[in-house]
Formats: sequence, structure tokens, C-alpha cells
Amino acid sequence: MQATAIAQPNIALIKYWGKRDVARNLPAVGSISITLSELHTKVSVELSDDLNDDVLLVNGVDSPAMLRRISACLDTVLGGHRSRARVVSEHNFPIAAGLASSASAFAATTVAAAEAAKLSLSTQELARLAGASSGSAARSLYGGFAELRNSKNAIDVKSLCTIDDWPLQVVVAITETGEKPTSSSEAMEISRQTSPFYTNWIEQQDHDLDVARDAIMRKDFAGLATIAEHNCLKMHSVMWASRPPMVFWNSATMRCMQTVRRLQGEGCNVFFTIDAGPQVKAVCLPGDAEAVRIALAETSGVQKIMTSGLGPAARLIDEQ
Ligand code: 2P0
Repeated sequence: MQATAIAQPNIALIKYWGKRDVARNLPAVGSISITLSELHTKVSVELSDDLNDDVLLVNGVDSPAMLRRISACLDTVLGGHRSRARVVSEHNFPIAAGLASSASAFAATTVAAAEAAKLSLSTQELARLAGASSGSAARSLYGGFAELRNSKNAIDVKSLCTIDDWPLQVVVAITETGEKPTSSSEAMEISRQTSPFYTNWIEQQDHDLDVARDAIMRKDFAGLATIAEHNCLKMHSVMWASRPPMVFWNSATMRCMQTVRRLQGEGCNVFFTIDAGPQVKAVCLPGDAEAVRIALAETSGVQKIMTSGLGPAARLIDEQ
């Protein structure tokens, strides 16, 4: 009744922002992401009839706010009449700071819980269950490039391209390590209810997905760069125009974007993307990764740099 899984966070190149069904956590739009190899969350789930309540340790510390979400995730995977669980999760990167820690945490929890209960589920079924807890977690069930599409009352996730097919690198510039002020779930709902740009955002997403998918299939870096930066800035424009406005960036975030623009001007194959937090992820071709790392490390306000390749899918590991 015990299992351990490891999952990598993913970052979206075409973003998920907005829900079409809050209760079932179904996204309003499809998305395309890449999974990161160097960042991971390891989750062990032990089911026990001796426990009265679920117990969660995150990096060795009790986490009551996260416990509610993890318990709900376990209910989704195992049903409401399940045994209680002792869950231990360890992240090797800052959590709740716009580095997609909920994606890796819920992907790993879903895989570990299903195995602990000896459920036999397909990757697609696991992705749907993980997505019910955190929309982006569904994509971490797949390695390399993944696309999440909306189907009638559910989501479908598939792999677009493997790590070996197009081994891009990602340089993450960490500009702040504190927890973000507004959760993604809350922020998405504020955008849906108040942003004058929200409808346009939804209407244009299929076009952006088509352009990005085509660029990935052709390994057209410049094409992917253009659509990914456009989609990222459009998502942030939706947030900026919301009421209250939501600006997740700080001044170092802007300086990192300027660094990427300068590198592009010098012929470097790199583009930026930014999620619901102040970190800048610079996606680049492998030959340019060192120049990107040095330039971002020298950018004022950058506290830490992490460099990563593209990572594998969520998977079980043997802890024995
Ligand atoms: C993404 N984000 O596509 C977008 C871009 C943040 C900005 O998916 O409400 O934590 O749990 O389904 O998965 C963050 O959203 O949101 C996210 P919920 P989640 O990566």
C-alpha cells in the first residue's frame, strides 16, 4: 500500500489560462508545454487504515494549505471511501513561485496514489486525474513536448515530440523566491470575470496552438520563438487588464526580458516565457545555452540560475 513517484514540472509555451468548468477543473483552452529534466518533485504515498486523517510533509514541513488539495487529489484518484494516506513530497526547486511546482506535485501524487492502491490506469487516465487537481499537472504525465487539448467533457494529452527529437535547453532566471500573492486558480477566475481581453484570448488560442505545433513538428526555432513570446505576453496582458490588475513581474523580470532581446539581436537562438510568477524561462538551442546562462546570471536582480534540458514523463520509482 505504498508507492513513490517522481515528476518533472513543465512550462507552457502556449499557455493555459482560464477554466471552462471550475468544479471539474477543465481548462478553457488547450496548451503546449515542455517538461524540465533538472527540476523534480518526488512524492511517496502510503495508504493506511490506522490513520484518522491524511498527513502531508512538504520538504519535511507540515503544509495545511497544500494538505487540503492533496486530500482532494487522493479522493479524485481513489474515491471518497479510501484509506487515509501519509504523503511525503520533496521538491528540488522553489515552490509556489511560478515554477510549476503544482504540476509536478500533483502528477507525482496521482501516479504514486494509483500504484499504492494497485489501480491499473492508462497514462491518459492518469493525466485526466492529475488535471482535475491542477490543470498543468496533466502535461507532466508526458515527457518532452506535450499538447493538452479539450475534448467534449474532458481533456486529451499527447506527446508531440520526444526529448531526443528536439533537445532544447531552458535557462531559468529566478528573480524572487517568496510565495506568489495570488494562486493561479484565483487569478484565472478574476481574469475570466473581469478582463476585457479574456474573450479574445480564448478565441485566438487554437490559432496559436496550430502555429506552435507546426513549428515544433518542423523544428522551426524562430517560428516557435515568435508564437511562444506572443502567447506569453498576451496571457499577461489579460492579467494586467483584469480588475484588480495582476502583475506577477518585478523589475528584474523586465531586465531579463531585455537581456533576451539583446541576445536575439546578437544572433542567439533564444526566447523567453513567463508564467504566473516573476521567473523568466529562456528557451534556447543547446549551442546557445551557455551564452544565455552567462547573460542572465549577469542581469541585475537575478538571484539564481537553473539550467535544464527537456525531461521525462512522470514515473514510479523503486525506493527499496
Ligand atoms: C500554464 N499556468 O499553462 C499556465 C501559465 C500558469 C501560467 O498552468 O488552477 O497551477 O491548479 O488548474 O495548473 C498554472 O496553473 O492551475 C498554469 P490550476 P495550475 O502552465
